[in-house]
Amino acid sequence: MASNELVLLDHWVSPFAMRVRITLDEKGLPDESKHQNLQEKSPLLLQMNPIHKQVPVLIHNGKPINESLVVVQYIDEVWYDRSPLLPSDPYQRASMRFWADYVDKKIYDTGKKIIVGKGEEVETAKHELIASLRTLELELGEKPYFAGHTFGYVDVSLIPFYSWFYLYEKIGKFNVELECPKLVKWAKRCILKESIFKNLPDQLKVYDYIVELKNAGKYK
Ligand SMILES: N[C@@H](CCC(=O)N[C@@H](CS)C(=O)NCC(=O)O)C(=O)O
Repeated sequence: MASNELVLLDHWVSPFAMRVRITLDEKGLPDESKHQNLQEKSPLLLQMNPIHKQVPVLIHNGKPINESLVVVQYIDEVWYDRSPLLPSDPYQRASMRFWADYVDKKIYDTGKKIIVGKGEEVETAKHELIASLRTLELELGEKPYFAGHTFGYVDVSLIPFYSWFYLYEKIGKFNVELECPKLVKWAKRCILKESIFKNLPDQLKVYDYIVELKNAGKYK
């Protein structure tokens, strides 16, 4: 490929943007990260993601790709020769996509209910989140990573939420490590990778930032 200009419309606290940053680093691809103000969206963000108006957006040679899991798959397809994230076998690929989709459906929105919910709603969301994390822990089993011995697509989809665990725990009054020790062990294994520790913010920083947004009525 002659030219590869990669621009990422980014936000440091977004677990979805983290997925893309991790993938770019796994592939050794340099990009220009443009931090977005999500309270006051830039004309560029509105132009590049007119449907959802959300980060992340990867702009590859001027063309936008939206939705984090779509972006991760796109990068993996274009640069498949560099540490592939998805296996080549169609059945295994389908299985990895199923679990990444499970992460998408079960973690962020339930976590949000813990953060902004009231009373019983928080309790219900907390139990739902723990149940989903246990399901993921069961799928991981004794493997080092979800696909086996190598870090892959499901790992990329889930690991950013590790930086949000403290926020969920503090507000929901529970401890993920006590509920899902093997999953936390997996997260601690992932964080040893440069592409992960470089791109995951400190859990306390995430807590402070989201609580401040919530108190200002800006996290809804
Ligand atoms: N399904 C989307 C979710 C992206 C998303 O929720 N982004 C948030 C930041 S974490 C955002 O841009 N929020 C601004 C808004 O929705 O107005 C993806 O996977 O990319």
